[in-house]
Amino acid sequence: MERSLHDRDRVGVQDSVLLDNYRSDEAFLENLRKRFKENIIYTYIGNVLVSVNPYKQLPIYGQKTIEEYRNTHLIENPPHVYAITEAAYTSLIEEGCDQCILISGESGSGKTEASKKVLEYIAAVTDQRGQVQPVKEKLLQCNPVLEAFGNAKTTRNDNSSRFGKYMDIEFNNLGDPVGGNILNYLLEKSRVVSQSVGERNFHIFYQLLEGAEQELMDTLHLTRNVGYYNYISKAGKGSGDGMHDAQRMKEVCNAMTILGLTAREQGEILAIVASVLHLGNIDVTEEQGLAVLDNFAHIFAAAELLGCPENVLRSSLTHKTILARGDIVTTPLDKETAVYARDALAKAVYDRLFSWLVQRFNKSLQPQRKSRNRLMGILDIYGFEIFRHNSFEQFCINYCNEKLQQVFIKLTLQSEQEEYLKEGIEWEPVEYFDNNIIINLIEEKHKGIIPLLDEECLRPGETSDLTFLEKISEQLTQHKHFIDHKKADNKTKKKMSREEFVLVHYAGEVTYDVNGFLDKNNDLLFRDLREMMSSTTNTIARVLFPKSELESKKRPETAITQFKNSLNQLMSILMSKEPSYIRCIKPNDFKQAGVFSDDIIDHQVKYLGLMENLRVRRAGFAYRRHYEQFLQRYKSLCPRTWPKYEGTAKEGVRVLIQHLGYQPDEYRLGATKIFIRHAKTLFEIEDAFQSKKHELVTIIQAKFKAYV
Ligand code: AD9
Ligand code: MG
Repeated sequence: MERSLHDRDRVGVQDSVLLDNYRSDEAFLENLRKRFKENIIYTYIGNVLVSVNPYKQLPIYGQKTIEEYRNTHLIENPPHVYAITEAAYTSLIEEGCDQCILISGESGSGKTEASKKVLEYIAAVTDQRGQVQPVKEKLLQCNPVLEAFGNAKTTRNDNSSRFGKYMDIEFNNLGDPVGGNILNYLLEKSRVVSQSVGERNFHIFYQLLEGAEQELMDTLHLTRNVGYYNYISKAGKGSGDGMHDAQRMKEVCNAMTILGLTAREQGEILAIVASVLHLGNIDVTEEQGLAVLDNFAHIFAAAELLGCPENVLRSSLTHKTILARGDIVTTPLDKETAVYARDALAKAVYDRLFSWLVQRFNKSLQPQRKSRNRLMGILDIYGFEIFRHNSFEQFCINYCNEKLQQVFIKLTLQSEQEEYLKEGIEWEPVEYFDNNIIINLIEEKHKGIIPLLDEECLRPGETSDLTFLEKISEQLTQHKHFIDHKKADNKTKKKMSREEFVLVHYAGEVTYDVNGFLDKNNDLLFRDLREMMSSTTNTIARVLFPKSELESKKRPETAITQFKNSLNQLMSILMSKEPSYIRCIKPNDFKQAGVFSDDIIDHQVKYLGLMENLRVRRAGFAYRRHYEQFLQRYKSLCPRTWPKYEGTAKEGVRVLIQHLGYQPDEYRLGATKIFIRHAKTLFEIEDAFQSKKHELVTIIQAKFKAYV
């Protein structure tokens, strides 16, 4: 516990609201620094948890710590992800409010680790017996599989989430988990066929090669040599150090079994993964301008594993069939287009397999009885990314982070201030940067980057990434947050090419290379390949490519529009729940323990809006309740309000708190609610209420006994 003054010098304050100089960035940073040096990685801003990644295992988790946090209030213990989870869980149980825990921060800041701790805590504090146990087991086992298929080593993070995940846990009336549901967002599928230097493909490829039994390797026609497979050999030797691939493979298979996947399903899943490796090794050469496939062994292996005739795979990879006004026209492909078709097939198969896995888990996590259960959602989505080279994927990821920042602004900064205004509470407004302007730049109808990109994808005629760039330059050149080559100052100009544009995101400037934007957004898979896949004998592969898709006359939505729609749905889900926040911070760029890089942390503190958050919190009131509710609960604590107060609820509350001796600065009386500044004041009254309740129950019991 960090209570004495001496402690305060050494380990700072556990809630930054208590900082004397709370307006100063430096004081805030200094507090985080002091704590970090003492291996204290958690700090509050009111009820928002700030977490600084320690990059080392600390003895602050596990059963013993969980017990310390169980059934406690936020302020009773030092800040912890367990405390935030306990508070959300209590609110879910006692007030019946659906919850969501929003975890944000840039790549490598510790979001995924935090999300696992939330789940671990819930699993530990709920019923350990009966039917609940298998549900919890399943909830916990989704992570290793999803990480194997959806995470990869990047330059920022050895276990970087390359997809977004929102997981709802369903609780019954007793507060025990009875099921769950996962929503997945945009997997970075370009990684399936190529990776930047020093990065890896998705973990599962290496895990399979390192950890599969020999018999399975033979069935999948694989060798253990990572360097042999084109799609995964880029990372270079030694890049898998410390990844424990073989061990993880065993865990993944075990998890799939616990999740109820049959041996046949598991076999088919791994066959699809292996088929991707074989596809990558199919060479494409050219004869008289036409594509010719080479490397028979891999064509055979891929065809066998996907469950399609080898000659069909071969011809589908080298031909393109178009239905034009009822006529079927087949044309042979040139080399470049055949390579494109092969890679598109590999990406589509893998991407759809990933979504299938999520759906399969959801089936397994469905509660046995469908009733109106309460929900706790956990959001762990890819963090803001600025790489040396940023493409369509980073554009999507950073757009998503803008949307999440908007939720944070709306729910913590904006709504808080609006409520004071509405309730007529005197308030000095806190200025903050509203990133809505950047969201508009990206998604505004007809004018934003997304509609312009879609327009360029759908427009007939000669379009290219460069015509797209021209178009956005023309439309957006006046916008403060958009910079193209023409508009850039000399310093920026030197760093960017004519095929790039810069967005000034809330978290910083990012330079995007437009090459590939149209292609990735169109996300085209030739009809021949889709047709082939819809009749394979690998039952999972067949489900991934339904025949209905071929028959549909409608043009499928572009990748970015699908993403935008799914994000907007996510926003509505989040806004309908009571949020808790975990704001993760990365302490340095070297994935190193003990290094607290001031600049890097200061930058994150700024763009996450933590200082504004602190100011709003400091000036505000932590707790509020409608007069009727407040009076009803605590009226027994004052003889003038017990058993009933005859006047209005507001007057009753005034009488009650005067009786309790509240100091003027501790509370405000609004139009419909009482506002209390510190949680401590509230806990005192709650404790008094609990003992009064106990006293009253004892009196009633005594009377009842006497009566009997
Ligand atoms: V990304 O946006 O998915 O690229 P995350 O999810 O924010 O990113 P992650 O949770 O994967 O980051 O953390 C990165 C690494 O930091 C982990 O693999 C751990 O090695 C390390 N880490 C993070 N949090 C903790 C922690 N609480 N204790 C110890 C941690 N190590
Ligand atoms: Mg992650």
